[in-house]
Amino acid sequence: MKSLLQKMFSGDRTALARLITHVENRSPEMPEVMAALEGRLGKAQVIGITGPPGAGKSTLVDRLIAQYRKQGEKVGVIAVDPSSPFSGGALLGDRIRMMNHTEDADVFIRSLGSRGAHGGISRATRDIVRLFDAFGMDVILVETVGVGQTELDVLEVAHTTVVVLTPESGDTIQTLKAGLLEAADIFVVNKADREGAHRIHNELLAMIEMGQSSGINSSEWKTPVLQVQANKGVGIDELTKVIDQHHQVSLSSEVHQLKQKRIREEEFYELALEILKDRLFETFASHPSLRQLQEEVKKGNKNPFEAALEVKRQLKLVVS
Ligand SMILES: Nc1nc2c(ncn2[C@@H]2O[C@H](COP(=O)(O)OP(=O)(O)O)[C@@H](O)[C@H]2O)c(=O)[nH]1
Ligand SMILES: [Mg+2]
Repeated sequence: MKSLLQKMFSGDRTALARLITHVENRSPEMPEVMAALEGRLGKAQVIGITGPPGAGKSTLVDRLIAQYRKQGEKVGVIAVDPSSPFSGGALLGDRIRMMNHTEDADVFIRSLGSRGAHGGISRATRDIVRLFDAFGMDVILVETVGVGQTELDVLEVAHTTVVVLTPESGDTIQTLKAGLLEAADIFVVNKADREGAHRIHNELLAMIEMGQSSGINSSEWKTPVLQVQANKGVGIDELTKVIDQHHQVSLSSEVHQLKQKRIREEEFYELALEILKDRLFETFASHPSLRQLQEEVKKGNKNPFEAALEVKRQLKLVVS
């Protein structure tokens, strides 16, 4: 694992790919690997792209990759779709849409399907973002479909979240998941070539006026609405400028700092809890009395609550 890390630090893409696989599989060495990244983190700008299926997220990501590459930046992409199996439709389609960049050594694209579900998809995303950051990516794009809370949780890692809608979303804006609208630091109305783009644009503006604000205090940032045509590359230049403006605001924002603190704390507890959990299972395995208890619960001879209380009583003696 050490040599794999060294290789990755020296720019070896194969080593990076293998470490990502270790993250996905939650190898037992992961905490050590993550700890070894310290001092190399915090340089990358992380951008979340979300929205309903078919909104044009992948097409937009492809354009953003091209734009950032033009600026000489190294780009990492994580395409998250927990609902589809690893080799399944959507992810395959996404990869094809981003195919333009597969030959570029400064672009690294990774799709995360149900395989990333070991320990949670948002956790895998977070750790892959770290690997990308330590590898030296300047920009990291995270594409996730905005259909459920699990998918939206993935965006916690992003400095800036772009919510992509289309004129077709116009009829349904009331029915869109509230969390999706609230996640937006920037709204993009994609497929601006289609009828109804202005209508949804205005609806979004009205909604923002009514006080729907982003994670950052609305006095510091007012969620803008941009019209783009991802398939033609129209409006991408402007979008990257607005993303950068938001990034600057977010870095100095107090709300952002508080959010980071909360995330760090949560992660710490999550990791500590995992250690305790492992410890508990080990303890069960090595203590016949606890194993016996487990069997009794399984057979239905003892109710789980009673058994848990007994574990609590015994815990002081066995976990130390
Ligand atoms: N008319 C039009 N179609 C677009 C535009 N951007 C993307 N599309 C098409 O929308 C479809 C879905 O795009 P995709 O990027 O896969 O959406 P995703 O599911 O959000 O990732 C594809 O057929 C794209 O070619 C646009 O600006 N205008
Ligand atoms: Mg997609």
